[in-house]
Amino acid sequence: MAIIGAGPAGLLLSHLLHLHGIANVLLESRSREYCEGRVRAGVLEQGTVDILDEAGVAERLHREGLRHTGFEMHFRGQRHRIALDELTGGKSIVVYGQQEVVKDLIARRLADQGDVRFDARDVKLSGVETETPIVRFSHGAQQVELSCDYAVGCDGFHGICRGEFPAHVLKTYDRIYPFAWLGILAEAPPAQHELIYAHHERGFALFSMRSPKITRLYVQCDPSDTPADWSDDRVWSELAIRLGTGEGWRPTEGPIIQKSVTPMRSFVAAPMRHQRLFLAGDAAHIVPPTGAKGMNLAVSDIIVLSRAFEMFYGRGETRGLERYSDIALRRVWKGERFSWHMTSMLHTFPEHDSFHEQMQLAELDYYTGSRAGRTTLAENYVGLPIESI
Ligand code: RFL
Ligand code: PHB
Repeated sequence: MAIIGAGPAGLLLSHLLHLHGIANVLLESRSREYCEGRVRAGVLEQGTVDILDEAGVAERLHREGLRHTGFEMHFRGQRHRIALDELTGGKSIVVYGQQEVVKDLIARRLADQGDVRFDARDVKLSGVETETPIVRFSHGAQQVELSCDYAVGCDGFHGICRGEFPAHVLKTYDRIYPFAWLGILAEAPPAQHELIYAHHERGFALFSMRSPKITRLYVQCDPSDTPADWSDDRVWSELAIRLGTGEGWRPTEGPIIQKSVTPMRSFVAAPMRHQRLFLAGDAAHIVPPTGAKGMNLAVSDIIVLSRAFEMFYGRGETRGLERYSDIALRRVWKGERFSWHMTSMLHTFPEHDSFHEQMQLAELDYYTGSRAGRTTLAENYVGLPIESI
């Protein structure tokens, strides 16, 4: 099998197939250092942690990851806790950087002598409608051609695989939001031990962390903003205004070691299979980061797909491969809904008036004030079940 893209989706699929004796080559256009250094997601659902555990790649995650049994919603200057464990029968989340998951998976693939080719240039796919799709790429001075049974596009939102679906086969659903997030990593001990999602008339803000020494923070900004528009002073003063409480709490400041702007978009391409080409993760769908769902959806796609391939190579059954797209998409749409809802409830929209603001506050009151509301937030946040194939 050929897997294109060594993000969380491609690496996990490569590892799980290997555990089932299914030979695969993993192609990545970037260098190993680049993949390991990309700062992105931070929240792992309980189910994601369990999967990494069963796959034998969670040793460091258990040592260094921060288990959280709740998070806070902040509005009208006050905090409201969502007790994840109490509301979901003991489930929780773990804060552990996506790049740490990527490092652990790369180390394991290489220790198992997996065929991982970083710096693979000009990857091209052909023949996905035939019995033996072909993948061509250049590697150093070499031109390489691989034939495979199946190809899996784990190449992210800007990858090439989705483009191999004929236009009449693929339907896309898209929403671009009129704002972005400015994200920073700061060398400052987190001033509180759980995440805070804040609604504020000046815009959304999020307090998160990576370790006992590093705070991760985001502020809603204009989509045309660049990091240069946000001096360190401006970032800290907006964070203090949007996240601060009447009792004088504010994030602890420290040197900013990373600053970037993330656009916000919901996108789904369906189906996730065309003949002998499958899509998984961001290659097929993206969510705005407000629900912390992107990487977790990539992992759940891979669980469904790897089981389908185990059924096929182990017992010759094609049923799983045929059902993959429908099963994966049902969970994807629920993740899309939750991410869209959290985004809509917490951000300021340029087209909104004071009525909309009151609707947001009433929603926040309901979702934090009623046990049913809190349970809905909690069960989505820790992750909905993965349907078996
Ligand atoms: P990735 O991680 O984008 O990996 C795709 C890989 O494919 C490679 N590639 C190619 N390789 C070969 N040939 C080509 N032609 C190729 N084109 C691309 C790329 O170099 C890359 O290595 O996709 P994958 O594996 O599907 O994983 C998805 C996640 O990365 C993504 O959903 C999350 O980062 C989203 N996300 C979050 N998800 C969460 O679950 N929890 C969070 O808390 C969370 N926070 C976030 C986020 C994403 C963010 N940004 C920056 C978009 C916070 C932010 C700020
Ligand atoms: C993060 O820590 O980067 C993070 C946490 C929660 C989110 C998005 C990003 O919803």
